[in-house]
Amino acid sequence: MRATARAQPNIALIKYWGKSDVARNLPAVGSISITLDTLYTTMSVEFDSAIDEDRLTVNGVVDAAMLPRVSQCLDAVCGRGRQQASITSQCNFPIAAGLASSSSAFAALVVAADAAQGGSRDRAGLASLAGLASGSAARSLYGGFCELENEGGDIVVRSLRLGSEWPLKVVVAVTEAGPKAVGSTEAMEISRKTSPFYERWVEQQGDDLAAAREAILDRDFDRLTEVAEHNCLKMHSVMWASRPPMIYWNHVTLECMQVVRDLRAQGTQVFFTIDAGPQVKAVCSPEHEQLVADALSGVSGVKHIMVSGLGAGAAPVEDE
Ligand code: 2P0
Repeated sequence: MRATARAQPNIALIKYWGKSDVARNLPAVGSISITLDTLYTTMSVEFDSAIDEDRLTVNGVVDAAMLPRVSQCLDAVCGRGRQQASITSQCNFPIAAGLASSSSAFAALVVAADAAQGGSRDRAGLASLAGLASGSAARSLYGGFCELENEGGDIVVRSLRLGSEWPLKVVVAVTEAGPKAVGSTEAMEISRKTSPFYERWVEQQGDDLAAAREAILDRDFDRLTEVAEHNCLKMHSVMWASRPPMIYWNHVTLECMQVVRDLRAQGTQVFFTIDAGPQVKAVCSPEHEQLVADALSGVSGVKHIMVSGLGAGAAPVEDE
C-alpha cells in the first residue's frame, strides 16, 4: 500500500486564468503548456491502517496548511472509505513562488495514490482527478506540449507534440524566492468578479489557443512567440485591472522581460512568459540556451537561474 511517483511542473504558454465552476474547479478557458524535465516533485503515499489521520511532510517539514487539500485529493482518487495515509513530498525547486509547484505536486500525488492501490486508472482519469485539486496539475500528467480543454464539465487533455519532436529549452530567472502574496485560486476569483477585462479575456482565448496549437504543430517559433507573449501580457492586464489589483511582477521581472526582447531583436529565438509570481521563464531554441542563461544571470537582482528541457508526464518511480 505504498508507492512513489515523480512529476514535473508545467509552464502555460496559453494561460488558465479563471474558473467557470469553483466547486468543481473547472477552468473558464482552455490552456496550452509545456512540461519541464529537470524540475520535479517526488511524492510517496503510504496507506496505513495503524494511523488515524493523514500526515504530510514537504521537504522534511510537517505541512498542516496543505494537508486538507491533499487529503481531499486522496479521497477523490481512492474513495472516502480509504485508509489514512502518510504522504511525503520532496520538491527540488521553490514552492508557491510562481513556479507551478502545485502542478507537479498534485500530478505526482494522484499517480502515487493510484499506484499504491494497484494502479487501475488511466492517464486521462488521473489528469481529471489532478485537475480537481489544481487546474494546472492535469497538464503535468502529459509530457511535451499539451492542451487542456473544459468540454462541458469534463477536463480533457491532449498531447500536441512530444518534447523530443521540438526540444525547446526553458531558462527560469528567479527574481524572488519567497511565496506569493495572493494564491492563484483566490486571485482568479478576484479577477472574475472585478476585472473589466475578464469577459474579453475569456472570449478571446479560443483564438489564442488555435494560433498556438498551429504554431506548435508547425514548429513555428516566431508565431508561438507572438501569441504566447500576447496571452501572458493579456492575463497580467486582467490581473492589474482587478480590484484589488494583483501585480506579481517586481522591477527585476521587467528588467528580464527587456533582456529577452533585446535578445530577440538581435536574432535570438526566445520569448518570455510569466505566471502568478515574479519569475520570468524564457523559452528558447536549444542553440540559444547558453546565451539566454548568461544574459538573464547578468541581470542585477536575479537570485538564480534554472535551466530545463521538456520532459515526460507524471509516472510512478521506484520507492526511495
Ligand atoms: C496556468 N496559472 O495556466 C496559470 C497561469 C497561474 C497563471 O494555473 O486554483 O494552481 O489550483 O486550479 O492550477 C495556477 O493555478 O490553480 C495556474 P487552481 P493553479 O498555469
